[in-house]
Amino acid sequence: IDSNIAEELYELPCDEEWEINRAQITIREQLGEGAFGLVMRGDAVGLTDMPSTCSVAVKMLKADATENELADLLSEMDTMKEIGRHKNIINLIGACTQHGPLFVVVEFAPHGNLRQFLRERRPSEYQYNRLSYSAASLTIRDFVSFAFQIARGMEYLGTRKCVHRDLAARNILVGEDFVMKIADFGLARNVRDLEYYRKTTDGRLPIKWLAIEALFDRVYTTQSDVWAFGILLWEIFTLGGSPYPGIPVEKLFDLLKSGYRMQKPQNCPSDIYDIMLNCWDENSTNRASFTDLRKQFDSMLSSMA
Ligand code: ACK
Repeated sequence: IDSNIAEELYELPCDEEWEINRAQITIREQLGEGAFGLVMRGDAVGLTDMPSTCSVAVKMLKADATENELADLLSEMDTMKEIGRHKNIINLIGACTQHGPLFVVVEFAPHGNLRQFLRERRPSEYQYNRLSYSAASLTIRDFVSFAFQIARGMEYLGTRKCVHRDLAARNILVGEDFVMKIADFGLARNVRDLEYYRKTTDGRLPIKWLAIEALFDRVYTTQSDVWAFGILLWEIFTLGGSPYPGIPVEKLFDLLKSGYRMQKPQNCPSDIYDIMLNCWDENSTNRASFTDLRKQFDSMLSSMA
């Protein structure tokens, strides 16, 4: 009995406003594995307010999912409904809750996560030596535009009383026309159980994004998201670098407490490094708000036009 949570043993409530007919979705390849289950690409036909056929991302449980994982996926869907739509977040499209496994259907981001996206655009050694940046490579203005869009998405989530708790380049997805979209903001995160020492699939430690008060006192607020945004800025300006390279977790506590912060990345303008340092202010009330950040990047963009 236990082994069938992903199937139809559970009768889920049907929300007419969001329900999608299963026949409209064809599941294609796997995009990845999340905390709770699987993310698949799907082809969708005849969705309202969408092109007649389009790609979607479908979140679903694994075959061996537990009741808790079902509850988490349902809670993520409910949070997405409450938060509402914004250009710079991954929006909910709808769900298939009836006559089969739960599908939570969200916007598909064709260019994948921002960390990978940036790494794939690192200049090749050839270009590097010749100092010739190809037309395809990214400029400082692109980086400022990415930062602006992410700050705008975070500003919106803040107005909806949403604290992300895991803001990082790996959780930004790159959409059509290179629109930055914040992902996984609806996850029910059990902060107490946060595994500080557990590495991500690419071997990095999520604790390296944590604000000093989140690290020491487990206090998570919009202002600790601002600290993480500073690390994300650093990731952008290092084209997907790994923060505090070579520094083990147990050293990080003392280093941060003593005031140590990461150096300015090469080719990073000093006004942007100043923003990073402000995001990493020990006193969370001294940090800029996402509204301040959005405005700063907006005026930088205007001056770079
Ligand atoms: O970082 P990734 O390559 O991009 O691996 C994760 C994985 O699924 C588990 O979350 C990818 N993914 C999640 N949501 C989407 C989406 N809406 N569009 C494209 N890829 C997605 C994500």
